[in-house]
Amino acid sequence: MVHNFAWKGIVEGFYGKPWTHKQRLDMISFISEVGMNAYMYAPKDDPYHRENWRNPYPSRKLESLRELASHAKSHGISFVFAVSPGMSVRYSDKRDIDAFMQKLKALYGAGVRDFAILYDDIPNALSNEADREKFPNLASAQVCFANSVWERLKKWSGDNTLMVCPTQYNGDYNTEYVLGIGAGLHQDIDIMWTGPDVCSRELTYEYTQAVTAALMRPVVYWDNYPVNDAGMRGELHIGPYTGRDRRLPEVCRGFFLNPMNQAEASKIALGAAASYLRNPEGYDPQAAWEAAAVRVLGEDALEAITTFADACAISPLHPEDPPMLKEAVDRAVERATENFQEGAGILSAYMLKMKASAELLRTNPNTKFVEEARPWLEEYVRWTDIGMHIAETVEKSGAYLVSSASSGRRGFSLHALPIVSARRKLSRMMSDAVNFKTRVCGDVLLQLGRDLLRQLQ
Ligand code: 14T
Repeated sequence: MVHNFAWKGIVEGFYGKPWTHKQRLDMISFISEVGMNAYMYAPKDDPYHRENWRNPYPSRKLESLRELASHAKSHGISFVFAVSPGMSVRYSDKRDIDAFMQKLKALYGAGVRDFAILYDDIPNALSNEADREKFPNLASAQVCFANSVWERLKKWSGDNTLMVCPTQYNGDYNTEYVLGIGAGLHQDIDIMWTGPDVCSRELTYEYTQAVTAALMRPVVYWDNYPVNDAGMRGELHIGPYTGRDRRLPEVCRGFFLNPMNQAEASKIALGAAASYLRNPEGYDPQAAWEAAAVRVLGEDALEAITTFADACAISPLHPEDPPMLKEAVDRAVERATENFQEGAGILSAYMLKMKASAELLRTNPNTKFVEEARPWLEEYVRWTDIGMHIAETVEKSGAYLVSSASSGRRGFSLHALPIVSARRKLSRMMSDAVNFKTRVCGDVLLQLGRDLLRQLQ
């Protein structure tokens, strides 16, 4: 039996500066090109979405949403309109359901048929007095609210769909809350979930099957990749899309990937993910990543973006240090134990490769990408300067060690003037690097520099 994902989309659901209208139009075109079928509107920092959810959109903003919805429609993309009422809603208050429906109605009038209620990132207990009287717990209040929204949506049109993101949306699914949501929500309402963690490295078949059982319907993943908000702002998530089981269509209704504020740079991960969503069985993470990188930056940039993306490797999908960079540094250190010059040569060769990749990317015709990646590219280049200086210092101190060993004055040579000044310079560069705003290069060059400083004591 052939299984397909029903939802193959993205959710603009991050904290921080929402995308601009232009970025949204462009992104909808992009996801349509790569075969996705949905865009969920849920920017946390649109005040009308969350903080002041009761307020109707002013006509100018509504006009933009209308344009997005029709742009989506003409590109085969479902525009899912989400509202996050949880910070202030009174679940028991009919006026709040009315206000909520009012909010949806404006979008319904613009042709939108897909809607979502997001209950994420709010306190996990009822705070309102009347709510506490009427409902035994949070789950039953949210179920009641969502089910009445659903009843009303169905009256507007049989085409309408509704999705809910629960307050507990990751981790353990065998909780009273999650089971209450699963058992209570009307069978036609989709439920979102982010996996074992907020940002999940892996979504396995077994785990997904169990979540689906607990929710009593196939789960829809809100996949927090490549999002880089909150504590991840120093990371640029442009690496491959990995860790999603090939058989998930059997036990899951689809995906909404949460991208980065950097819309253009998100297209690398999103393009790769689109390939998974189109054909999970035949998915090849590396090939899909390369195709997506070429789509965004062109064939000529493939080697450069491979080197740069490696340095940007740290993400929830790949929490380890950049593998290519680490391999080169390990090889250099290993070689240096036998031959200082050759070790230094391996290091400086890789630093030059990195620097060349930065130069090439900086002149890439995709100026939006270049602009978004600029802070990372800048510090990436500064790391190459540090790496080059490390290589030079190793070479110098190696030469002194060798000459002093042969003349029998061991140790003394490290106090030779050129080494003392090389060490000072390295020490300065390293303390500057501690203040870098990005996590490019992981800890690889930081560790190497520290090790060398220690050895030159
Ligand atoms: F709705 C959810 F499924 C969800 O993921 N909510 C937020 C989301 O808007 C945000 O972009 C994402 C990544 O940071 O994680 C959720 O927000 C959190 C959750 C945390 F546990 C932000 C910080 C946290 F510590």
